Amino acid sequence: MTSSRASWILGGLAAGLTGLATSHAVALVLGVRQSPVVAVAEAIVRILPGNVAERGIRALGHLDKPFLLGCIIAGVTATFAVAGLLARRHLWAGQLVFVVLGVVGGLAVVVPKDFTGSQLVPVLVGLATWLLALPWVSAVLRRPDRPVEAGAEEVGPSRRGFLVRVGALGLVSAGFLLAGRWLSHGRRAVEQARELLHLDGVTKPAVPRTARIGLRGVTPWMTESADFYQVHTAIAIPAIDPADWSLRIHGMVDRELVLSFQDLLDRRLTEAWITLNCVSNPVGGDLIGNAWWSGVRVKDLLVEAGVRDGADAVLQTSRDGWTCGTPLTALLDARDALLAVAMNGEPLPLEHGFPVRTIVPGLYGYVSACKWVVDLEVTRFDRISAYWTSRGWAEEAPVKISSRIDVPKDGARVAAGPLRVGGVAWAQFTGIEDVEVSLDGGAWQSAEVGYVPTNDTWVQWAVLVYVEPGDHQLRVRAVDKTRSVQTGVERDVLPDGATGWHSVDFTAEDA
Ligand SMILES: Nc1nc2c(c(=O)[nH]1)N[C@H]1C(S)=C(S)[C@@H](COP(=O)(O)O)O[C@H]1N2
Ligand SMILES: [Mo]
Repeated sequence: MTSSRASWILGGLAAGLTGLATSHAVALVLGVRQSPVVAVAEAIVRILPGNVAERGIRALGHLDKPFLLGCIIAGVTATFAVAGLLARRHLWAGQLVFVVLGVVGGLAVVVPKDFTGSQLVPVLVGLATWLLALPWVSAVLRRPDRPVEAGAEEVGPSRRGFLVRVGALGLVSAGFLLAGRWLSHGRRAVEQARELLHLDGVTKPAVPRTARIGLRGVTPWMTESADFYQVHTAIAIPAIDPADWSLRIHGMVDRELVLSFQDLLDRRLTEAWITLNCVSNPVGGDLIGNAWWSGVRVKDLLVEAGVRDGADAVLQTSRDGWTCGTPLTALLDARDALLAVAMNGEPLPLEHGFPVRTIVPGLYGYVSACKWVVDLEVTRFDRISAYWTSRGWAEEAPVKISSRIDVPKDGARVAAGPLRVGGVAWAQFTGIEDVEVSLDGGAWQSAEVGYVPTNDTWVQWAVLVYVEPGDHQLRVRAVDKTRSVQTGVERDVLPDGATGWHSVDFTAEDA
């Protein structure tokens, strides 16, 4: 009926490897650290029970990751071969195998919390390549469907045609990989410049001892940069060499300023713990992180430029074209609104705005935390429209007082009796005064709150409750330093941030 099994296996491999190549090339160009194969490897580590992963790491030492990647590549290669064999009978069966691989890769990049839409692009490109390449090589392997008449010369599939197509796929792969390396060269150069950058006066973070509540499972008070959530609209993030960066401050000012990176570093540096969160964070969600930021106060620069009367906003523009409008008051009052150059004692990671981004305590990121910032225009809200406000989100967006339960997790089973529960709460710029929990709708009970020497960060909280055997619901609410109590009214994230109490359901069992 058709060519030998070996040819079909080779066809499957050729199509499969081409898809890996195009996918990897696109990941390089987009600067996606998580190319799909790496994402799958990390997903496996996450899914494996902790002790298995730990034992594997101990047994293999530094070879654990190459070993895991090797296993995945071997597994994936075997799957390509299977796809080729299945396509011998039915093309769709081979393609289905690729679709399944694509879904696995897609899930592996979508599930982690630092997911940004652009991480899905390499997976989609790889899948599209597979779905096109497989029929293309199959076409020359399959004999025409007409019956072979007696005496007629046997019409075999074209061996030469097949090899030509496999060779062409090899060329496509090599071409993509070379182009990918070439196009990502600029980004790698910037990554190197970042590695070599030494920022005078930037200190390492030292978590205040009193901030830790000491309950396992509560989110760490300081968020490591690698774990910090990411939100940006750019598909390929800007790669800016600090030597090519400048910031223009203009608009309703007396003196326009243009600052180079060095000009900025020559100003007085301020360092602060600041918690940043996204307006799209649902009640109980994790689009929030707390870091040690180092930078120059925006206020100092605005005073230097001389803000004119009548201005009430600063339109910030990123190198990637994204914009946000920030209330002038938040940039001029006593808070540490920073043009940050470092996060957790290191130059900003590229994904978090290298070389300079804005951070304003007490405002959601979409109206304040411009990454890769290059332009500040002092203006009026009635004259501007910014990226998200032109899409229905509110112009003014102060952070809403919020709290979250981290322990126990929703659906958890715990031992009946005394149970220590805990989580985090935040009301940046105002500060958290108190956190209260209610078990099964009972009276609100005050929790112990970690002490932090600032109002601009979240706090950890914990409290002992007593649980009888059976199903329970725990709710939490926070009280800020103006004595405002977090509202239980449930509102969606649009237009200016979610409200409502976070609750978890869990079951207590007799020990
Ligand atoms: N250039 C640029 N800056 C941006 C955004 C963006 O899409 N592009 N997103 C904003 C939003 S909505 C948030 S919540 C924060 C997230 O910052 P992070 O990715 O460092 O956590 O960045 C803000 N700054
Ligand atoms: Mo956001």
